[in-house]
Amino acid sequence: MGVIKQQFKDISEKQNSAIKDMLKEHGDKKIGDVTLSQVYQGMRGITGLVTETSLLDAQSGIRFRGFSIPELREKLPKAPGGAEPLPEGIFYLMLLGKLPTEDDVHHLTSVFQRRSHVPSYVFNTLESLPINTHPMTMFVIGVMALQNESRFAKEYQKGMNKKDYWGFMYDDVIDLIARLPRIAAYIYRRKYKNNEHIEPDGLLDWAGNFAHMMGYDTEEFRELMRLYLTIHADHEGGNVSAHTTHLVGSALSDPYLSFAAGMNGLAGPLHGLANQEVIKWILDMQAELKSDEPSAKQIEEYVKKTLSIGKVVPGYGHAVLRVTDPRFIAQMEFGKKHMPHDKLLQTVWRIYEVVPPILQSLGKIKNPWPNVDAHSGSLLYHYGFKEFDFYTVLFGVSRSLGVLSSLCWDRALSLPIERPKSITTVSVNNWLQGKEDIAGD
Ligand code: HAX
Repeated sequence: MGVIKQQFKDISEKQNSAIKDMLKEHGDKKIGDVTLSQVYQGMRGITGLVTETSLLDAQSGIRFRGFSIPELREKLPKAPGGAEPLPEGIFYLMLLGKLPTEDDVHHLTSVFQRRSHVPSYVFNTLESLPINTHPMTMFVIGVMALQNESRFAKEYQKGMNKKDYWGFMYDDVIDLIARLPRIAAYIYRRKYKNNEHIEPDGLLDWAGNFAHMMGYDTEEFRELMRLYLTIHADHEGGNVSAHTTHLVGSALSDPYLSFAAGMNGLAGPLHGLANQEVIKWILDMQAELKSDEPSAKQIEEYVKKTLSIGKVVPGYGHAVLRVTDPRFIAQMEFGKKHMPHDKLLQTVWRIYEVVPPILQSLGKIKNPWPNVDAHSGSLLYHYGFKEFDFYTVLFGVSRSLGVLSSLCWDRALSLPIERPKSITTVSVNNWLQGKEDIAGD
């Protein structure tokens, strides 16, 4: 057994027995009440899931195993001469619950390198799709084609002991993460770069190699990829992509099936597609105003126009956060360091001054502040990465680190199939008239 797999086994076994003891003593304790409004409004605020990898605080933002984004940018190992964390490090942290050393991260880089081979039938599948297929659709189809490789599915078919589930899940998870950059880069080069592909560089880290295979080979862009793939990795368990991956995995669907399902959710405009929407919205604004340096007043009018036609301002608002997303701030810092005079970034920063008070004045929006998607596209755009319908694929490659390390935990903790209770409005009305008991009272 590999070093990291052995450590995961030991750590998760300990956690498993600690949880059993905890539930024996405290399993009947209540952790909240559920209101009728919450049931009708996207289950907002209902605590109903365990996700070990990260925890979102409405006021301070995301913490990965207790560490904030600024802390991780400081503490996680970097590439030689680099300043941004290597995403291998955040995967290690989420999986094992402790900070990696440089050696741990190098080890993981070489494991991902070793297991990154993508069979040619996956590329052939992608080749058969119309070129105008959305890259997220291609990405999901690429992952689904790869499902043929699932060790978990094969072993399950043969009939395996429940105790072995986690181990085969783990192996699939490592294989899948290792292969995703190759699939994503293949889609990018096929769709936008005349199908001219770039072979992997066996000496580069996971993010650096991804940048290389897409055709962006400067050290500065690799640094952006390392930051990007680190900060998008996880956002606790209730968001659509994480929850979907977990839910589908709870049916013992293998990591390929579960991750592909999660990616279908990430492809929605209220979730991961928002990064594409943001840049499109800004470019439309520039085109309409015939200016690449719109003033605060012009932005204000454009925002009001967007709202007046019943659209959301993309990149603003959040279901849980109530402050500026620390992932927005991390990207703003990267921009101020590497490209402070870029006009598109300056527009993003001006929008940040203008939008929150307008959204606040509407009185109904719970969080008027920018989320991660308000910034990411402009950084990519700066480097000539202008195919913004691909941006969500980058998000998806990153998100694999969080949702798939969680899937390892789901199986290691033997979490059961998920099955919340649903109700009908007829039953609610009956309950309100005292004719039916849906609340267990
Ligand atoms: N612009 C205009 N109106 C907005 C808004 C925005 N950016 N954000 C919320 N609202 C509106 C909602 O549409 C809702 O209006 P109605 O009552 O008329 O339906 C009202 O304000 C209350 O919404 P909320 O409770 O504050 O927000 P939700 O938890 O329902 O939704 C969303 C959270 C992120 C989906 C929402 O803020 C939104 O649509 N934002 C724009 C899209 C976006 O940036 N999505 C990316 C989110 C981050 C992410 O998941 N990335 O992957």
